[in-house]
Amino acid sequence: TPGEAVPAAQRGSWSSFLKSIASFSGDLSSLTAPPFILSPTSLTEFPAYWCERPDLFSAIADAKDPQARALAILRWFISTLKDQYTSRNELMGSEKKPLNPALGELFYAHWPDRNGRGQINLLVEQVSHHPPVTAYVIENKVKGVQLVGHNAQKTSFSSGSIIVKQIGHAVLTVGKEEYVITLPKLRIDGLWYGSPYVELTDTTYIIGGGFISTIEYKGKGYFTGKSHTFKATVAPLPGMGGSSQEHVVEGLWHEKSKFTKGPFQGDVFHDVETTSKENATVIGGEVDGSQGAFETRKLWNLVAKGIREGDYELASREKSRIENEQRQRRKDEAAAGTKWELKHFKHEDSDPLYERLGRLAKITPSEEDFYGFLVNWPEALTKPAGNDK
Ligand code: CLR
Repeated sequence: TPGEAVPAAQRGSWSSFLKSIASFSGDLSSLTAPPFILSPTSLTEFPAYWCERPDLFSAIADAKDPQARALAILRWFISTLKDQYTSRNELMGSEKKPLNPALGELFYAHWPDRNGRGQINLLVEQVSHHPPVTAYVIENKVKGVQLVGHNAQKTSFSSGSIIVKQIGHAVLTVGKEEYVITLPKLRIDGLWYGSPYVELTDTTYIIGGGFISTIEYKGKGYFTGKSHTFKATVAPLPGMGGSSQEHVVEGLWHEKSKFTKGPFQGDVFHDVETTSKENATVIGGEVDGSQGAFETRKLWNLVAKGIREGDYELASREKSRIENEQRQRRKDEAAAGTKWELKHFKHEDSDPLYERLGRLAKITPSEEDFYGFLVNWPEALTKPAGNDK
């Protein structure tokens, strides 16, 4: 039945929310949604999903040759999908509407060194509010592995589902080698019942180091197929991989996948159960005052508390306060003829690496902008504390 998972008192507001989505495309974040679908977490925390299997991120550095490295990168990439796209369902029962970050919002965290894998740092900054754009860097300095990227979303509505096109890309650097990573398209299903979940569609690429991985996503079809299915092909780039063979990997990105073609045919490629998930350790306390006013946990502290405890009056009062403050800041800037300065990133109109590698795979769009990291880590992340070796 429609609205099955929606608390009875919120069915009306859920159906008007769905109607407003249907007649709307662009920035979903501005639409008012009923309380049951609100998440207490801001989008600035989402880049942590790239590294919640930190052993696999670090293991990229240990690959012996370019082909092994391409496979290690693909394994890490596939391992992040479960956390990126199904973890809200597991934790909160369905996909939820994240908090819409304020311009300049920050998130600092790390994964401690364990068994010599090296400490991994995470830094996130909300670099645009209209439209929302989030930039991030994840770095294992000891191992020489770094991921820098940004992302935004374009949403539309099609036959009962929200279609989310991700804008942006990530650049993974391993030693001196650079790889471009593109982002999947999302379909949010289950809206009718009030229990949304994400399915991935289309194709993404990981290009670099002489190889290209092409990852195709498929969901549950009308007659056949399983949710969260993918097929990935790892092949040498034209004229670059010598005689190396092509690998094909197939399976479910939230569970298990196998090599189905190539030298390792039949072997397990990745099994989510065998790699442990580790949440990032957030820097500083949100309540004790050591976090700055723009750090996400501190900024949204009371909104999150309201949402978690069902005190929606507190949540909406605090949310309005933050939004009004933001509006006032923008007005003051306009009046003073100044502009908000980014703290950790520099906006570039183009990314020559994306264009060069993208051309090899004929990816679209053929050009994208970029947010380059200014390499100004906060002190709390450069002098590691409390590492358990
Ligand atoms: C953000 C970047 C991450 C991957 C990711 C996962 C889930 C996506 C999120 C991104 C963007 C915002 C998103 C969310 C799922 C639902 C939410 C599209 C792409 C929208 C705004 C909420 C819609 C409201 C429904 C739940 C009703 O790396």
